[in-house]
Amino acid sequence: MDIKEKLQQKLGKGIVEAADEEIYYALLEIVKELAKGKERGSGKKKLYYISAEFLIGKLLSNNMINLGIYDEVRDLLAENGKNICEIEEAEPEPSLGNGGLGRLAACFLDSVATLGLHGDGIGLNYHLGLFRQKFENRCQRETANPWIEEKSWLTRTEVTYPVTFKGMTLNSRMYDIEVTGYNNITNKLHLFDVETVDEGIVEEGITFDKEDIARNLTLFLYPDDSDEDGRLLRIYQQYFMISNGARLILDECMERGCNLYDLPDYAVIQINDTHPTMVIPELIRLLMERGMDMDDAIDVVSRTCAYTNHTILAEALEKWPVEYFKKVAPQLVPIIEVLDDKIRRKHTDERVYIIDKNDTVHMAHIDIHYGFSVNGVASLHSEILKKNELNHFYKIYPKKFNNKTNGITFRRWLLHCNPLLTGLLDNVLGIDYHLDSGKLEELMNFREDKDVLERLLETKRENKKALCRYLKETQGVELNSDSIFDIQAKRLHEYKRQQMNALYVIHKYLEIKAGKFPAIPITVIFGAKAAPAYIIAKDIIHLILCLQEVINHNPEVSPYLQVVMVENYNVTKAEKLIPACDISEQISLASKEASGTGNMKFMLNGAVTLGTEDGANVEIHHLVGDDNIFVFGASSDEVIMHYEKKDYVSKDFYKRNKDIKEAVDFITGDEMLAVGNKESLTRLKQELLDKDWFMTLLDFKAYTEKKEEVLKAYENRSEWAKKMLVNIAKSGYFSSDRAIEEYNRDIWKL
Ligand code: KOT
Repeated sequence: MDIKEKLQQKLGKGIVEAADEEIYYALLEIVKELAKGKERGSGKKKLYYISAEFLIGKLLSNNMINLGIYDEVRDLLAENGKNICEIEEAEPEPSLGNGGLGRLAACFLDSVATLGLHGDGIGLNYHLGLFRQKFENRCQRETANPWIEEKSWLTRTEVTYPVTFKGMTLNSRMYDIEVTGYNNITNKLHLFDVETVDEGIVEEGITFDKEDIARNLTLFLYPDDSDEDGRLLRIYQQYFMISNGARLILDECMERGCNLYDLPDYAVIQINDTHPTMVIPELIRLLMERGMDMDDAIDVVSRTCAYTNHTILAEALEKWPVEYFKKVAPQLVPIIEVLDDKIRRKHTDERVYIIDKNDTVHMAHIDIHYGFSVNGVASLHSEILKKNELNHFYKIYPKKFNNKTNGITFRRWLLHCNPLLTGLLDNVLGIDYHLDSGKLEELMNFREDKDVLERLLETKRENKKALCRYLKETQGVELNSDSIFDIQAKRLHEYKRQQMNALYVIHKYLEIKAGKFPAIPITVIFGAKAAPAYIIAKDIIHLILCLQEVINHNPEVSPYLQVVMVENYNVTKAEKLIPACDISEQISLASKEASGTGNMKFMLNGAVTLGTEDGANVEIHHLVGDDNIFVFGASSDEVIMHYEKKDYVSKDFYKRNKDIKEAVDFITGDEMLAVGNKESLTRLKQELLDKDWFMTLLDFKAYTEKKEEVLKAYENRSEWAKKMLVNIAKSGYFSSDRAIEEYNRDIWKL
């Protein structure tokens, strides 16, 4: 039966008569059936990618692209007066991740299936996921974001396990989401849930009873860990995830003929940062329960598990008091103690112990000692791990350390989100680059081709107009599509330095008021959620929203400068912002952003990076060369030195530089206080003057100077088009297909 017949049959009426929602649900069923009918991953050894986050985004269009039916469905709908983009609106976005780490996991699942590799994801089925962000009185407010509907991408399975916590046993159930590769096999994302979860316990906003574990366990993604109940709940979640995962892995491997002693021939477990680390002691425990002696169990598990580190931020390195384990999963405590004891017998350096002198368990240390691979996510990051953060481990296990620079799936981040650019590239290059991203480099042959360059500019113009229409409809803001779109979209964190960009906006505003007008109007666009308990991050959002108000309502300035913060930044919004971007802001303090993946998405879509030498920006710089990126700021070595010497004093920069002083003072000036909250703005200003832990003022001058250079460069349209072209041509390296091939070659060996 062809798709048209199937669709009409599901709808029980003509396509013309059906509502967008009805069409969405009908297509969902058709796509699920098609995916189920695809060939499965096979082979003796299988990858299990365990992650607390899988930020998968909406699935309909991507699945249709990967199944090869997207164009047919789009055209069929169009013939019947329907627009596929409007059908997409009916799909709720599953918000099962915070940002980079979760989105990376989703890109990786796409590439594993696209490369025909046998590998599934294992995670949790959060009912409300990450919060939905609302702006009220120019502040972030969090509300629940339910995404699971009667009909959804989830398939309920018959797999259930009793998971024992101290004083209670909860029964799990596994739900599956099909992950279809591009023209290739279908793997699965297994999401475990607890049958007793109850969305009814959520009160005002996102508050709920943190102690009612049976009813809250899979409600929210990583709840707030600013209090002890929140931290304990995280351990409940983590143990629930990995205990289910471990049992699934053992059951599946035994079904494939594994005798448990040969587990490393049947399974490789990639531990996505430390949230799934408890899988190591849990697997050891389960193997012992099945009759293996402890040393053998440790050996088997150590040859099965590999660990990826995604951050060196001290506050993100998980460490939990032994007490917490005793309260949640006491069965792990004797195992963790033995694991620690073995290390103490071998090493005198206390920094490599698993349990420190305060009786705190360092999760990453378990992974490094009892896993066979440790990787960072960009070349600079992996070097910093070896040289600084994990140097004492590197000395013990030099061979375990390796780098796997992150990647993104081009199916979602080009084919799906940017059909205009895809059409142009298909037309100029053919379609081989869809599966062989290195072929994008052939675009370099068209560097002097006026027609191609003009068409590139034209796609960008159209994408900017589309974004303007979208923001008008969804947020009521009107933007000038002929202005320069300068975009910073990512989680809000001081190290990412949205505050530095905001200070630039203030600086520009003051310049324009003083009569110095930019040659081309500038639109600065932000998208960011702040963790609910992260006060300063919320202050920065407040600052930006106040600036938006002040600037957009100043008739002398707004023709030249606009600011907008996009509400509820998520994967869907990213798909609209990225194709429309001219300048990609990647301005983290050098050494702090492990990799970044937004930087890759913007580059692939023809934006030019304004960034520090941090994370994967370093590799972007290397690939595109000095002429096609704008780099500024202190180097990671300098920054690390400042931290070591503790010699950075932000106030010195404030006192010495007139522009800095004016911009910082503006935060609590009359114009801002007329629209903003005095307490919040004052706190932020004081933070910049007294702490500025991420050295905003250190780099501010270099940043403003470099930004002027970028803006100037934009004026030369044909030269700018060349920069766009080089960025697209060189982005092939950042395909997650390349990253996954490297993981498989060096670590998984499937
Ligand atoms: C969060 C909590 C604990 C440990 C790590 C994280 C984390 C790191 N969450 N997201 N990241 C980001 O991961 C991305 C994918 O590797 C990187 O590109 C990015 O730089 C990290 O910040």
